[in-house]
Amino acid sequence: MSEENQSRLNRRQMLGSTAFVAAAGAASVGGVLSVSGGAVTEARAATGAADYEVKPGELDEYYTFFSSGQCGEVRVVGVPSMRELMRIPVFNRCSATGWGQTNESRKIMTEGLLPETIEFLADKGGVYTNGDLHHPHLSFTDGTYDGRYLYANDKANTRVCRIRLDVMKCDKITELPNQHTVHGLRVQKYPRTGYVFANGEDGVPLPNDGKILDDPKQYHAIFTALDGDTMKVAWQVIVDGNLDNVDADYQGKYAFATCYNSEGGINLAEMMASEQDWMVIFDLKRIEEGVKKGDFQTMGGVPVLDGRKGSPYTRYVPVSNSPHGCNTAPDGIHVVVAGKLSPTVTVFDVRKFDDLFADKIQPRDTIVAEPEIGLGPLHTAYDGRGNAYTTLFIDSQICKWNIDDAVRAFAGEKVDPIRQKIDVHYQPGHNHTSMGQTKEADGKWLISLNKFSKDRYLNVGPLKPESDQLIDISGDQMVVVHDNPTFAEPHDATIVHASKVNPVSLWSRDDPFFADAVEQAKKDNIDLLVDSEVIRDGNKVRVYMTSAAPAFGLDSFTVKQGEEVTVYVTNIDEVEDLTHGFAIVNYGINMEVAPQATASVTFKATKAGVYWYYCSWFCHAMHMEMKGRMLVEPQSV
Ligand code: K7E
Ligand code: CUA
Repeated sequence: MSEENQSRLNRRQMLGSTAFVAAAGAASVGGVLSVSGGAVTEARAATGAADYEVKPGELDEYYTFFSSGQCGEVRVVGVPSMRELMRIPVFNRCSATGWGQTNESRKIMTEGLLPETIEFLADKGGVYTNGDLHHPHLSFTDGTYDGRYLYANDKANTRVCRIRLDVMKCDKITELPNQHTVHGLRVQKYPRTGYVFANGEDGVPLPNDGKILDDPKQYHAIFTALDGDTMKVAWQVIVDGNLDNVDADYQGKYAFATCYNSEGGINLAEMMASEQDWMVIFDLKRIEEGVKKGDFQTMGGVPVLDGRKGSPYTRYVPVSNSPHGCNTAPDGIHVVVAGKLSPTVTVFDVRKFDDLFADKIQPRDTIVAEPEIGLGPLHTAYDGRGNAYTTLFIDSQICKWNIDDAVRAFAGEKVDPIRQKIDVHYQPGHNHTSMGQTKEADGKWLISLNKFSKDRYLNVGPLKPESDQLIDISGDQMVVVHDNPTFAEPHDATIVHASKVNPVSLWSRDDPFFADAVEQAKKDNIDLLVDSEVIRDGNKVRVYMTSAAPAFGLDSFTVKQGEEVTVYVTNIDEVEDLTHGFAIVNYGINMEVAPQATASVTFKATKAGVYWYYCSWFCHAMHMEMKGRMLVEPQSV
């Protein structure tokens, strides 16, 4: 047996016995639990309370916003049931909603692109159809979620998006100039968001126009702060090394990011060469003053400050080779940087950062603990009771450890900060606790987002799903209570109490999402809620129609081959959940029209003939009959 298998087996045996002891212990007290009842029994026995089952008809206590990695969307999942509630397309093309095809979505996908990207995409359909969404984070007010927005990065095409939580739709996408890739993304927690911080993971020449190519010494990585209200870039900072993950404090003074490539390497060996990399700290007030004073260059239309070593705007604190996650604790004091290549995590005290920037202390003096917790630490979550939960990628475990004990041990006391290690299946990346990234961390649930599922589910071929596990952390011992597969590839998630988010059920007719359609209709003298009509305007045709279950306002409309057609569909049903769709057969068109919304799509009627359109979202007993015909007259008969 290989060493790896042997140690895995040992861990399983260990876990098994821990669960057994816990279950048996509770059984002897309560006298009702059976050891043979599996995970449920173990969970209740170990924690005494938590009930993860959400019965039919019951609602979850938490929303969880999962990223989807290379799928480019955001997924909304209920916790503790782990039921998927919704998918919000962002950087991808969605067949069900028409995201990437409707005029409303294409406007959002294109208006924040840089001029050179618009040119690049001109012969590729005008929009990027892929994205790599890693880090979804909600807007804050005073250290906790305010329910307004969710922000996320696109690692693949250097963009940042915003999702409106009232309608759960993306309303802004901004491509970042100068920067190459956006990896880490977090937001300002205090006094509000405020800034959205976006880490440039890779360095490139500035400008990246081909004049400099294979000269890595002239590559630069960029840190960006966007204004969360306007989604415009507020400022950028050039750093030494690169930028991986980021977080901010609870005081509104600092942001900090991990760097795994202080070497400026361009291959694996070079990136791993130094024994230490660093965490870079950004002084927000000083940067704002620097912008005010004009201490920047304007590049790509935004102010870029020089934050390389020796600048007043940054401090670089050496940490063990190749750190990854960077997580601020809900105590508002501690920041944990995970070692990745080192079996340790490094704990910073943000109260020391003022002295560091005043040059009263050395960078390493900001470190208050460095416990050794296991192999491959990646990300850390918190329970609000002083404990931290760090994923161990190589060990396939989560390590629960106590922050105060780690600080005491670092000061020389003989204490072991480690509380428990639990196996997860397998190789965890991020993990998340309920409300754990706010000052209202409630310590009920932990989700481990595991990268490998292997034998955990029915085999589906060489491409396997990821594996998310729900862990009850309400008691002294962590207990895995639920597994589920997920499609590629949630990296990160945010668990939000349901009371923080208040989505609407019907669109408001004055919503900015379809304001362009409303404006065009006004010009055409059309009342979208009443009229179904065809307007001819040169070689452009605007087709307006209502949709009310189970009929469209038009049974048919006629256009000429080669004309540019825009179809506006307005769902006049004022009924919760009564969504219609509009698909044109053999024209590659489909879009969702939710209650009280208007959706529109523009295309060239290049094919002559009869083309049925139909309602694609099941809406009524006569849904199948909800259809009509587009008649395309041939150009020359
Ligand atoms: Cu660790 Cu992109 Cu947050 Cu993945 S990152 S795991
Ligand atoms: Cu309207 Cu189906």
